[in-house]
Amino acid sequence: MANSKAVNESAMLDEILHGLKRPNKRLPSKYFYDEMGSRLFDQITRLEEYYLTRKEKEILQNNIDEIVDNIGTRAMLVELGSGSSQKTRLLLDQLDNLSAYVPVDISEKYLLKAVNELRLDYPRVTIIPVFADYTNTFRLPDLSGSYENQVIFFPGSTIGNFSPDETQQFLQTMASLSDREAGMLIGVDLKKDREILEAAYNDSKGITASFNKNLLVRVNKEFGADFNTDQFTHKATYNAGKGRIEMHLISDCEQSVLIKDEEVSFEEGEYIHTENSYKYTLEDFESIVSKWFTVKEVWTDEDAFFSVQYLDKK
Ligand code: AVJ
Repeated sequence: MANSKAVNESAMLDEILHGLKRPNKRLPSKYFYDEMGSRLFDQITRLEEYYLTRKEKEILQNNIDEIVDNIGTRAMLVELGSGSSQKTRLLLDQLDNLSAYVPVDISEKYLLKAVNELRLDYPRVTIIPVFADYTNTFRLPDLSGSYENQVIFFPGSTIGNFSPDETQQFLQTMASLSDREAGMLIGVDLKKDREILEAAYNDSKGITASFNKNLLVRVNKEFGADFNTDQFTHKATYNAGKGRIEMHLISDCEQSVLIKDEEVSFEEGEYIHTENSYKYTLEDFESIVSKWFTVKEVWTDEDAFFSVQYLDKK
């Protein structure tokens, strides 16, 4: 487990070429997070317009006692896409009876850095990192007798990257990871005015634009492609019918790009669809999870922009 590489290079290249050779070009959003992408995302989380991280932290802080009660004692706390582990600290500060903390991340470098820092600050917590792409199935460490409750912490509305169908499959997988009690503590972004949503993904400093274009920079670096990032424009639009923000990279002109031996050509105005970020009402979300989980608690901020929810395995 610990030595296996989470991202397989040739599978990544296949996925990228496959996505770019379709009539409607697309690239998978999970590839945003190389080192530069993770750093840019970190900057996004501190932007004025990007309310998600701020609101989520506020909700966690304001309801920490109830949240800790729901996690219970002797829990294995599994965090998906742990990133910089900032929100984790809010929990670890208050949980004094954890069986283990298991961060799962696709970016090995970021994960190890975060784990080293956490180990210094929380010497009494058993921390077991897992390098994995959690969008595929992965295995949890075998703690057999030593925990009572498995709680999957999935903050940041990362669940929004999955379509409703993928969300249901994902929840089924999460429920099947444990043979005993299993809950999820999950951050879910809520539907709201288009202006607010679109501003969060088209920030005035252009950080989100750099984050989006970094996908092309990464393909250049890792696969020797020759994307000219100056000839693409970032745009995020709220698709109200589908309830999701869609991020695009629009080709400013007719151009072609070479990736390995493959030529990919663009018309002027043609775009690559790089990310979906689904937004839910509380009712929508409840009906999506209801096959596998029950919504036990919902906490929101005063504007009801964001929610943190505790789900129980059925
Ligand atoms: C990490 C998937 C929650 O959808 O808001 C932020 C990623 N993309 N700005 C989101 C993202 C552009 C983010 N998630």
